[in-house]
Amino acid sequence: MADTDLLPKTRTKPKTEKPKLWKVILLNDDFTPRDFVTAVLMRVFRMTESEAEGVMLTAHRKGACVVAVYTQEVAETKAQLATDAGAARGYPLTFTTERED
Ligand code: TYC
Repeated sequence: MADTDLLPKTRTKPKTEKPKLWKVILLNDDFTPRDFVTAVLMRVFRMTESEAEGVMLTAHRKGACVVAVYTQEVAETKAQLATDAGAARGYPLTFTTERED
């Protein structure tokens, strides 16, 4: 028997895993009115008007903007709700989700 067999086994796995987080990403398009995007951000993601305008303008200028980070189910639910709000008005407004590394 090797000497090391007598030593206590060391624990390498942490007892609690840290939850995986998902980003909600707003995509720019050429059709959805700016005010509508801002209103959806305020309602679904509980932003102030100035926060929502900042996110909307970043997506408008850069093509996309991270809106917020949540657990997977919350991220997917909010992205769907916000995308549906645009679709209900005939807009192509799109929110996607992406796993954070
Ligand atoms: N680009 C749109 C316009 O000029 C406004 C807009 C901004 C749409 C951000 C989507 O994620 C978006 N009316």
